[in-house]
Amino acid sequence: MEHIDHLKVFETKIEQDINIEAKDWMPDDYRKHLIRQISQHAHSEVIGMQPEGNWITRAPSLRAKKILLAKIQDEGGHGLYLYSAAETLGIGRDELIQQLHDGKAKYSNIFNYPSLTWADIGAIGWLVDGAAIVNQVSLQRTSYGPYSRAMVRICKEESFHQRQGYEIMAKMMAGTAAQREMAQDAMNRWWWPALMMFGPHDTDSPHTGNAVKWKIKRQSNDTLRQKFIDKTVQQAEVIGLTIPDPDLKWNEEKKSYDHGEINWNEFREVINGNGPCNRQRMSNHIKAHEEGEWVRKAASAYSNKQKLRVSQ
Ligand code: FAQ
Repeated sequence: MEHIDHLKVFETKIEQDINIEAKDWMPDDYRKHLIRQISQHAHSEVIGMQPEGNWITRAPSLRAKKILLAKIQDEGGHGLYLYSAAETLGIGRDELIQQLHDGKAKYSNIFNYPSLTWADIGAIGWLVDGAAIVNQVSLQRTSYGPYSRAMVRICKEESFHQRQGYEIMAKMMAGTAAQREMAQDAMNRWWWPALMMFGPHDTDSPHTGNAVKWKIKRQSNDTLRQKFIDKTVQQAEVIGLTIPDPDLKWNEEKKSYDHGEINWNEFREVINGNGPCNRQRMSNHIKAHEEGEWVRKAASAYSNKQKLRVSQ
């Protein structure tokens, strides 16, 4: 009887767009769904520091280096907000990281591709952060309070990231023939994986049903992907880049672009650990985590001491 009342309160809040907060009763499946999504989101932010970190020492100017450093630091911060949001659901950070290292938790497909040239840093900022923003703006209205509030903060920073990437691409497209070629090559390699970031088609997305019912997802994978395509095609045209999709065509009736099919075999391979850089990304993360153990120990020794003092 009590359980039914709790469920009713929960469902009424969802219906009336009232956020669910950490101490509110929630169905187990809602909690599990959020832990899965928020932790994967957090892992993506942190693993996503690797392809860009690869270029800090080779940035072409001091200005570019400072901007890149600040951006990467922001991504680490986003990971922290998100791990904290996941922790409010009753799971510890150690467990979340262990799930990542054991291959039980995923992270975004996109970070398993190499960053081969400086133009890739432009493409990551413009396309990867651009895709992330489209998704995250929608997630600002997600039903779980701590996740929604983390998204508001994150979106403010992501829009600066997207512009820094576009600036790099625009500068290269205004440069020499070799620079333009480098920018187009980066575009060719990052476009399709960026479209995959939105996840499988709605009809093949097992989690969308519950996510929409519980207002965790406000818009579907395909709707968000289409939004991203429609705004990005115009940005590419302005600076003279070609979208590497021969089937891309404006559809006057839909008032949006039709596009070619995504290579879903590649997507499945990459998210199941067989992309070009999966092993490298994970071994770097495990190494950094192990090397940081003394810091965690020192920090928790101090907080344990404080707790002891309070209880005395
Ligand atoms: N990559 O049923 P659905 C960023 C998995 S942040 C890997 O559709 P859902 C900032 C999915 O987990 C980028 N796996 O799942 C930055 C599930 O597998 P599971 C990260 C994917 O959750 C920029 C299965 O496929 N953003 O870039 C992907 O309803 C630059 C079935 O899929 C977020 O995480 C994928 N792309 O929808 C940082 C946003 N797509 O868990 C550094 C939050 C699907 O059963 C540098 N997440 N899968 O084993 C979401 O909005 C959702 O989780 C989706 C997937 C839309 C990603």
